[in-house]
Amino acid sequence: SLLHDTEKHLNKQIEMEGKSSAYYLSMASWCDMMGYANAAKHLYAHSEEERQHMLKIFHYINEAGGHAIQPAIDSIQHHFNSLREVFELILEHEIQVTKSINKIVDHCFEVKDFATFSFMQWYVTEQREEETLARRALEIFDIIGEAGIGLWTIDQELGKLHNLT
Ligand code: OFO
Repeated sequence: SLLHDTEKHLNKQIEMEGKSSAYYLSMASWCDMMGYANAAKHLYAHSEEERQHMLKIFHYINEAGGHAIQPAIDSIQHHFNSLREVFELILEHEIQVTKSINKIVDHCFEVKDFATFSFMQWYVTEQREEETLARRALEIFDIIGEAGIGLWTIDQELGKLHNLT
C-alpha cells in the first residue's frame, strides 16, 4: 500500500493536473471568444489531456489502497492580454508542473517506493513533450510575427500543434 507521504504528494499532483485542465479550458474559451478558433481547438484538446493526467493518478492512488481526492478548483484566470501571453503562461505553467513531477520522483527514490517511481516515469516523459510543445508554440510567434495577417497565420499554425504529439 501507499505511504502516507507519497499519497499526499500524489494528491497534490492531482490538484495540479486538475488546475491545468481548468486553466487551459479557460484559455480555450478566451481564444474562442477572441476569434482564435484554431488555438481554441488546440487548448480544448489540451484541457482534456490534463484531465486524463489527473485521472491516471486518481486510479493509481485508489488501486494502491489510498484515497484520491477531487481537488477544489478556484481562482482561475479568465482574461488575457494577448494570444502570445496565453502561450507564455502555458510554458511557465508547464515548467512548474515539471518541477512538481520531479519532486515526487525524488521523494519516491528517497523512500524506495519503486512502484510509484516507475509509475511516475510516464509523467517525466510527458513533461518533456509538454515543454517542447509550449516552446514550439512561442517559436511560431517569433517566426511569423504578429503584425498584419501574422496573428491570423499564427492561429492557423497553433491549430496544427497537436499533430506533433
Ligand atoms: Fe499534465 O502536463 Fe501539462 O500540466
